[in-house]
Amino acid sequence: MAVKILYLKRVSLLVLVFLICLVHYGSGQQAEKFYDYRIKAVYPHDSQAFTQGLFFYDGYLYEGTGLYGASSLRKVRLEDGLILQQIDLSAQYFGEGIAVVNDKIVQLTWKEQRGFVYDLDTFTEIEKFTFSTEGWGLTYDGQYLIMSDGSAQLTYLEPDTFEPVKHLTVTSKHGLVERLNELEYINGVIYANVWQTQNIVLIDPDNGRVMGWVDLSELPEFTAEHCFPTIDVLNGIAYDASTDSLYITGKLWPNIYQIEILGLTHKYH
Ligand SMILES: [Ca+2]
Repeated sequence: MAVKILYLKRVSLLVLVFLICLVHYGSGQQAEKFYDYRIKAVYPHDSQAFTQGLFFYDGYLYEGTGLYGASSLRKVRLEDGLILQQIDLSAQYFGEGIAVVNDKIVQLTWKEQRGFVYDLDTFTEIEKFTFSTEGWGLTYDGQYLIMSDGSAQLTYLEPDTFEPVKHLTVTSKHGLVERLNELEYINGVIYANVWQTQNIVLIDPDNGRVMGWVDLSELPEFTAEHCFPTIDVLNGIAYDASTDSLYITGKLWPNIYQIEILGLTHKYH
């Protein structure tokens, strides 16, 4: 009899554990992974560039820089960091995120609520547009521009009219992920710098949930004497789809790193 009761207790315990797991899984509390990475290559970066936007297109790196009086849009040769083309913003604008849409480059400004659209080849300004929040990071998912504003909320913009079409609130298991900064949409995942942290966060665009983190605190820029932790922060993510290459840098960093995130399975749509 005692054996039978013990058996029933064990079965009940197993059922209870199973139900707890079911509820836990069903509530969407998926584990957030911390991904390791390896450095595949190191390239020079203009250590005077206050990087606010970065993307890779058709063999070249494009960079938007910030600060009043030092904001610019640049086309850069990755291999040696040579600036092939540059326009400077007028001193009243603090340049922010950039993205390429149909042979046009879109650039945000920080507090000026103004965006610029340029011809990809000539950097000639085509038009301006306005928005109601601060402008931080920008990327393009093939349908919409995705913009960060320093909060935990991303805003999707219609790429022709720049009208907001929807918002995405980014949450981790610890709550809102505030201060989302430079962005890159890569194979169905939004990669984001988080201002003044050493992490890149991977976001599921379907629900805003954090899929994982990449801790880059071991990079030399975080340990070097020149590091001013609140200023020359990690910022800048670019992706070359033709070679499946991921590049990252930071504000005033002397290097651009090509990194491979280990064990990451792309979420294809
Ligand atoms: Ca980017």
